Amino acid sequence: MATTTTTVTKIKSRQVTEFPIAWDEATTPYALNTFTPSARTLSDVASSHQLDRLSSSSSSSGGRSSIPVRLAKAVFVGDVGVGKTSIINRFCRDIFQSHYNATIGVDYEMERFWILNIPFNLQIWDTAGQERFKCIAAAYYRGANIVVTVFDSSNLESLSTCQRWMDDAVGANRVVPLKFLVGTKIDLVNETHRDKIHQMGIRMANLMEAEYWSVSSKSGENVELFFRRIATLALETNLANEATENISHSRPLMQMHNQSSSLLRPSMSQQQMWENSRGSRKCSSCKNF
Ligand SMILES: Nc1nc2c(ncn2[C@@H]2O[C@H](COP(=O)(O)OP(=O)(O)O)[C@@H](O)[C@H]2O)c(=O)[nH]1
Ligand SMILES: [Mg+2]
Repeated sequence: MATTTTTVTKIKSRQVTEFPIAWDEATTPYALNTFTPSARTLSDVASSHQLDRLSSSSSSSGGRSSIPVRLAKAVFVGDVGVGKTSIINRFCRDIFQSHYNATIGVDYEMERFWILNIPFNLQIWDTAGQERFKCIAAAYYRGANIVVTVFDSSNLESLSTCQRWMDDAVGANRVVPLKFLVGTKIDLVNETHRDKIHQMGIRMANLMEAEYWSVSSKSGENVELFFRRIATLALETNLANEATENISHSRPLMQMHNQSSSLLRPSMSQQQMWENSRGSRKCSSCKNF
């Protein structure tokens, strides 16, 4: 089989200075489209720490001040072959491999962002064969802040399984993660059919209460924007949660949180889904495990 690898050696900067907007602002459940006051305040603190570090680097004292690095876990789910590994490879390494390699033994990639100067690590979990054995995937799903369900835009059968993938991943978590539905391989879809694919994708995303994206890992279209979007929304969620924890100490921060969290808050039905999913669940692929 003929194989090609496209490699672009320049790794793009992970600096995020402008708020990354949704693929379709009209349909996203996450209406946040500008940095919250909490993020801007923390950004000012981070910048002043950096200045401190620079000014104290020539002296023997100090030079170590920094703000904690926040972290989010993103898990990618979907049928075998839809393009999960490819979108991660495009983003993390800027490579695309046209031949199929089954994903084996990969745990996760860690990518560092500087969002308004705030250090933020995105842990990106690829599926290492778990897509075949769903009931052993709970550990992989647990603690996810972001669930990305992937389908192949050139094979709509893969769209029909997305809801189940999302429910499984969300159901393994006490707190409902940020939810995304990503159609890959849009380069394989004829221009005249793209609108139809997008409409179907958006309809499914609405059902899942997820944000829809359309990307090509081959051309790179929208891949960088998508990852910036998920990292930024995850940071904002993280800050909103911290504000809730500090509720008794900081009234103004809580008010800020209320603004941002209403734009990021999961629905009751998703919370209910977690409660419902706690009972024993059977997986036909795993009956021998
Ligand atoms: N044309 C095209 N092919 C893609 C794209 N993404 C993935 N593929 C191909 O689809 C196949 C499966 O991709 P892979 O990422 O391994 O799927 P996974 O099993 O979900 O991890 C591979 O042959 C990839 O080269 C894309 O955006 N465009
Ligand atoms: Mg894979």
